[in-house]
Amino acid sequence: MRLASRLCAAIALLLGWAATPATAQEWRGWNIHPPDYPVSRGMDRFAELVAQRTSNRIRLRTYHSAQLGQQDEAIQQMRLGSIDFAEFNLSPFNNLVPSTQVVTLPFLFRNVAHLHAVMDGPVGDAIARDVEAIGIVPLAWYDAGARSIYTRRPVRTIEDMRGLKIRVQTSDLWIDLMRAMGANPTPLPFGEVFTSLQSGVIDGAENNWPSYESTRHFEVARYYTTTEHSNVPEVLAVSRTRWQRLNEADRAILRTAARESAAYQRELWAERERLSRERVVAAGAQVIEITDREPWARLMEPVYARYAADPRLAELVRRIRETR
Ligand code: BDP
Repeated sequence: MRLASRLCAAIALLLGWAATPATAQEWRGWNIHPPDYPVSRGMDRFAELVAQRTSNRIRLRTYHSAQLGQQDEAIQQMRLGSIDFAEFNLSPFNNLVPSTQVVTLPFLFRNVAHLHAVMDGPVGDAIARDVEAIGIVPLAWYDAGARSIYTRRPVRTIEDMRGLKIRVQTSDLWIDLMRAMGANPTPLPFGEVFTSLQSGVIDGAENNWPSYESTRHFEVARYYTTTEHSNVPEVLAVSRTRWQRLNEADRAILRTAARESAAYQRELWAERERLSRERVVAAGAQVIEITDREPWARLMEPVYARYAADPRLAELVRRIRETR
């Protein structure tokens, strides 16, 4: 009897093992955006591809809508290895990884094709190595479009910016950029912007069309002025703690899946930018078109003087400008 029950237990164990690979891992992923956002759909695609190609040995579970906290905390948790993968904007890395400042610089990229050529080329690789050194391994770059100013009262000219309290991400560069526009920068987590706009703690913020729409900021800050002052990209990354435990074959699977998810995200992005703009305009947002960005770009000299002065960063800026 005892032998039979042991045999049964052994068979059950074996069967269980066959259904779930012994080494199956579930990874926790951080994302700030709601499930239908292009970033979220890109991450879901990444998870599907990884599950398929590792026969479910690596299962990626993404917690959308900032369920695991705001961006700055999530970066720390990735470094400690308590979050396994995530998609971040590069601005909150600015103070930690100086080369990320270069791609945050205002009015730098000529267009989306230029941005892709830079990020998917040697400059992107150099930035990826620097980010990896702080414990986060970049796998692919996602699009985040152009960021513009939006406010509770209309901003039609540079003069209108004077003294306005504008929310920025936590980054010294962003503080200086907003000061150079004459405004009063207020760093706040993304999740606090809506109530701060509503209560009048701030006069405005700045972001791309999809975030302006998905956060419903357009309901409380109805004027969107198309300054398009920064095209800072985003990164899909894995914690170095996880990465170091993977063999080369699995690393290759993750890298390829990440790049494919980025191609998908970029397509979704372009479509969503148009759609979000249409939606907010239909809901009553007023678009103030800036046709001549030259005077705005000229204001940015002190920002370049400060953040592109270091020889290594100056060299990266030069290489970006020369990228065709
Ligand atoms: C959005 C980015 C997100 C940032 C947010 C912000 O996709 O990663 O957290 O802006 O401004 O466009 O904080």
